[in-house]
Amino acid sequence: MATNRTFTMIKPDAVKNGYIGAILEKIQTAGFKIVAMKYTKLSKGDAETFYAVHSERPFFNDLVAFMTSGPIVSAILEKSNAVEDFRTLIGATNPEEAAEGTIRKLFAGSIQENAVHGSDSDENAAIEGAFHFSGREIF
Ligand code: YYY
Ligand code: MG
Repeated sequence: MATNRTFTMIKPDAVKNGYIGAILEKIQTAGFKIVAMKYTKLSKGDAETFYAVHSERPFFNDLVAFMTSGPIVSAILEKSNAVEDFRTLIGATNPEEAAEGTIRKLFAGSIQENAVHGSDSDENAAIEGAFHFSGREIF
């Protein structure tokens, strides 16, 4: 399997709850290499752009409000089969449906406040990574 990249955010709930270290440990133990990382906060416009695909969904405004409610950690991760393996590591969108041991099962409180983001395709991983990082922030 080719080495490739995915994009993640540790969301405001997990940052507030003090889970940055524990989540990064799970990510690194699972074999992902951090090639870019920052502690930052999304503006309303950033969150609306990032989640534009969901703009017609009933949860969109709440999602934007939540994602701008506090700081996040964003990162680009590298591993073989990165996108699919990271989606497996984080678990289902709704933590109640997430498998035992997954990041969302361990650290998320609800379908909205679900601790982490993971890209859903190689194409979106590239778009999302470029949205958050300039070329000289990626190693
Ligand atoms: O990719 P993933 O984050 O697992 O789920 P998406 O279906 O792409 O939804 C993005 C984001 O929207 C999700 O992480 C939480 C939020 N959301 C929600 O608040 N309520 C829903 N019913 C579905 C998604
Ligand atoms: Mg998604």
